[in-house]
Amino acid sequence: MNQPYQLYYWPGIPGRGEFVRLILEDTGTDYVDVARLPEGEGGGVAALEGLLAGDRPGLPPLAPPILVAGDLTIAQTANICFYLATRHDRVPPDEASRWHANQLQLTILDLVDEIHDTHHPMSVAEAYEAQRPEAARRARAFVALRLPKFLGYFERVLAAHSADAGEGLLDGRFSYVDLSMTYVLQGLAFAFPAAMGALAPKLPRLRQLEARTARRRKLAAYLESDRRAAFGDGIFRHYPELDV
Ligand SMILES: N[C@@H](CCC(=O)N[C@@H](CS)C(=O)NCC(=O)O)C(=O)O
Repeated sequence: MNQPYQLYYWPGIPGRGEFVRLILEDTGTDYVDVARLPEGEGGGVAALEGLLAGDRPGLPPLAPPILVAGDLTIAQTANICFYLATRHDRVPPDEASRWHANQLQLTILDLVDEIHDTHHPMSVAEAYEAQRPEAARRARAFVALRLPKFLGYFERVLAAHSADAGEGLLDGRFSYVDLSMTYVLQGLAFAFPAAMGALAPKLPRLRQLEARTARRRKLAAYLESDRRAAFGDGIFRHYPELDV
C-alpha cells in the first residue's frame, strides 16, 4: 500500500476519530485527515458524507471514524484501532494479547458510550437542552456508580501486574490500549473535573499511565500541535451541572 491512510471523521472535534489518530501519531505513520481538508481539495464534511452515502464500492460504513487503507475501507473504532495496532507494532503478536487488547479496547469504548449518554440520554437527534432533566439523572448515576466501576476496573487491571511489569494495561506492556485509555482520561478530566478530582486518589496507577503515555515523544509533539482539536462539543462536554 503506497497511499497514506485516509481517516474520515467529523472536523473540529477530537471525538472517536482521536482513538485512530493517536495510533497514527504515536507510530509516526502518514495519514490524511480527509474531512479537515478544504472541500475544494476533496475534503470537508462533503467528503465524509459522500463516503457514508456509499460513494465507494464494498461494504458501506454506518458512521465515522472510517479508515481507508488502499482498497480496504473499514469502520468501528475498535476495529480500526486493532487493524492499525497489528500493522504498526502496537500490540504483541500472540493470540492471547490480541484478544485481550481488543477486550480492553471494547471496554474503553463501552465507557465512551456511557460518557456520551450522560448528555444525550434520550435522543441523539435532539440537543442536550431538550433532555436536561434526564441528563442530570443519568449523569448522577454515571458519576456515582458507572465511572468508579469502569475506572476501578482499569486500575485493578494495572494493579494485577507484577511491580516490575511497568508499562501498560495489557499484561504490563505498552500497547495501543494505553493510548486510548490516556485519551479517555484526558476527556474525562475536561468533562467531569470535579468527579475525576474526587476519584483521583483511588486511581494512582491510571494517573501514572496517563502521564507516562502523554510523555511519549511523538505523542507529546502531537498533543501540543494544532492537529489536536480541543475538547468542546462531541463526546467529552463540560456541563458543570452534570459534574456532580
Ligand atoms: N460504535 C461506533 C460508533 C460510531 C459513532 O457513533 N460515530 C459518531 C461520531 S463519534 C457518529 O457520527 N454517528 C452517526 C450516527 O450514529 O448516526 C464506533 O465506535 O465507531
